Amino acid sequence: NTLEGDLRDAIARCQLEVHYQPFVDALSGARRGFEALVRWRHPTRGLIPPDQFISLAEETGLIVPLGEFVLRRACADAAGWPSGLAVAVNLSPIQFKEARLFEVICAALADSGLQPQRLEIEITESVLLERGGENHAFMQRLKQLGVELALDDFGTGYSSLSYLTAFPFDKIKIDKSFIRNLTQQPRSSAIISSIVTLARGLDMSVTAEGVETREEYERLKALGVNFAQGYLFGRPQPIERILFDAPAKP
Ligand code: G
Ligand code: G
Ligand code: MN
Ligand code: NA
Repeated sequence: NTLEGDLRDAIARCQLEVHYQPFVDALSGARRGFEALVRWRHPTRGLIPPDQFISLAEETGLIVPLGEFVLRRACADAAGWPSGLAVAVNLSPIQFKEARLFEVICAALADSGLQPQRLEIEITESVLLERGGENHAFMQRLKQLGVELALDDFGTGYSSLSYLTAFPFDKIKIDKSFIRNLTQQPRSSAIISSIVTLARGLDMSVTAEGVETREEYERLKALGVNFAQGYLFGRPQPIERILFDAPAKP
């Protein structure tokens, strides 16, 4: 049994699960939505995290059906949440090469009844390197639908700044590596503060990812980030636990 064969079966047999991690409004601490994060419930290996199969899925093309499954499940789940809550879905660079992607997103919205305004698409900058013109047009179509666009893992790639002017993002997600040691390193504060200023000038909002401690959260609030996400507010969890547990009050 190869892992690739197993993954192919997993998609067909619905062994993939979507877990959800909350993000909050930084100032009020109120939940604003959840990021959808896929997991693989392997019959013998247990729950496999995405960093162990996303690249395999990308190499084999299985990311296309996998990504469509996550998108549809996330939209269907979110349609049952209170209407103030959004859902964020990660798209792989490979999915961007699919001409069908726009139709797949429209179908996921139509079939679930989710308002487009409640869907956020997270894109890492590496996606945009190739086929810049086509990607720009695709993003523009999503925006016209009302879907929000977030630039994920901001700060980990290169030439990030040019992407901000070249593509129509609504939100920047600052990578968790900048949040780590935030309270010990003045340099991290300076970088985050600059990103906040930059985002304001471009009419974008900022999410800080990987917030684990109270101290980090307080610091980020003072620096003016709009949204916060991380273990402090909740780990990625199955939807049942999120809907029926009281929200963690940071
Ligand atoms: O869930 P985390 O805990 O381990 O996720 C690890 C990585 O996998 C993150 O970079 C995240 O963006 C990515 N990831 C999680 N779910 C999906 C998904 O549905 N599609 C894609 N393309 N990436 C995902
Ligand atoms: O899509 P993205 O690359 O941003 O994926 C988010 C990843 O970050 C997931 O693997 C998720 O489990 C992880 N994550 C979320 N919150 C935290 C946190 O507070 N600390 C750490 N170390 N990882 C986190
Ligand atoms: Mn993400
Ligand atoms: Na990220």
